[in-house]
Amino acid sequence: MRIDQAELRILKLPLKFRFETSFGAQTQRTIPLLTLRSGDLEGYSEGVMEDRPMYREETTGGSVELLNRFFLPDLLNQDFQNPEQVWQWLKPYRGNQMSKAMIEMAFWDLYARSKNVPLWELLGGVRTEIPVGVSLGVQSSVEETVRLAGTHLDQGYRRVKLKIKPGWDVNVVTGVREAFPDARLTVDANSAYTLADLGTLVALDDARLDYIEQPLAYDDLHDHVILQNLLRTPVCLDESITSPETTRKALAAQAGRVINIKVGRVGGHSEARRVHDIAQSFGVPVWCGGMLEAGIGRAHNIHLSSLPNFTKPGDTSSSSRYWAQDIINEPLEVKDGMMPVPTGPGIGVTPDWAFIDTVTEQTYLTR
Ligand code: OSB
Ligand code: MG
Repeated sequence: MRIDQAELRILKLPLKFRFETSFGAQTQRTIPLLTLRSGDLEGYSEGVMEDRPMYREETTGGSVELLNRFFLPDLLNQDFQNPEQVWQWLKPYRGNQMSKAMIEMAFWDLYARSKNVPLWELLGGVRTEIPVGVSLGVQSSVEETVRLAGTHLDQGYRRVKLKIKPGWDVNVVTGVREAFPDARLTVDANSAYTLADLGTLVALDDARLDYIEQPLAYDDLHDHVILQNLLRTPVCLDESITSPETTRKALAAQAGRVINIKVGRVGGHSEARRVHDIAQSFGVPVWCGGMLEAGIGRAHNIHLSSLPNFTKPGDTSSSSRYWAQDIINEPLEVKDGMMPVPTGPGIGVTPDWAFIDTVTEQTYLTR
């Protein structure tokens, strides 16, 4: 299968809420949207990189440069029989998983559409709907957080994840735990702590959290091993897991007992599936993280989440939580804490080009 044309658009989409994490606050997203064309077929993906390298190293600007200057022109000279060959072509390039994932994921969509089957089927999914929770940013007060957690639990969401940072941790966790003694609660520090903060992290061990997500450095495994040894609560790794190899090393060393898989962070679906399989072989559950995706990225996440070892609720909540208007024609909405897996060919959703035109800041065509 040859790619005739690649269209990269840069979209600006305002979030319905201010999303604050330990590394900063966001009120909008810059979303690179990639379309790959082959004959009269198209495949789509979204980039999950951010404008500034606060989560991991990749940035929107750096990714646009890399895609336009090297990856997309080179892609048009290739002929791939399947998505695995796309990954094998991208693999020798160091890092840049999020940029690679954009190409790999758009190809998966195109490939599944060419076979007229839903993506989940080709990936080996086993679920028609997936359990989901919500990720709540740092709020103005503990009371506000308790209120917001309550609203989402009332809506049926299967777990509430609280973003924490030094000074906003034990207080908010204790407040929410007291208000909801039986709720499935987790926290996500986005690397805001070090082993010097052991007092705080041990204090969180009493909150009956399902897991503590990425407490230590974004590229660390070693200190997470030490921490996991001192905690009863499972450590969940997010930022530190960038490949099947880091997954194997992390789990062999017992740096954590849960893995957050973000398909963009690990370079696409083929690698995400290998991370999933390795975790499964260690008896470690995984769940699908989010990066505030619009509909195309969200649909990709939902298909991946249908694999058997995605046993914990993911972050792929209703599109309408994030956006006044999404970039796709189909709704992606949660009912009773479950998100249906789209059934159409490929990712099973279609871009709303009329709306996308109104939020496109730039368009680059490679042909
Ligand atoms: O660490 O999971 C994270 C958003 C941006 C960057 C990092 C993270 C997140 C989220 C949001 O937690 C999850 C979502 O609702 O998409
Ligand atoms: Mg996280």
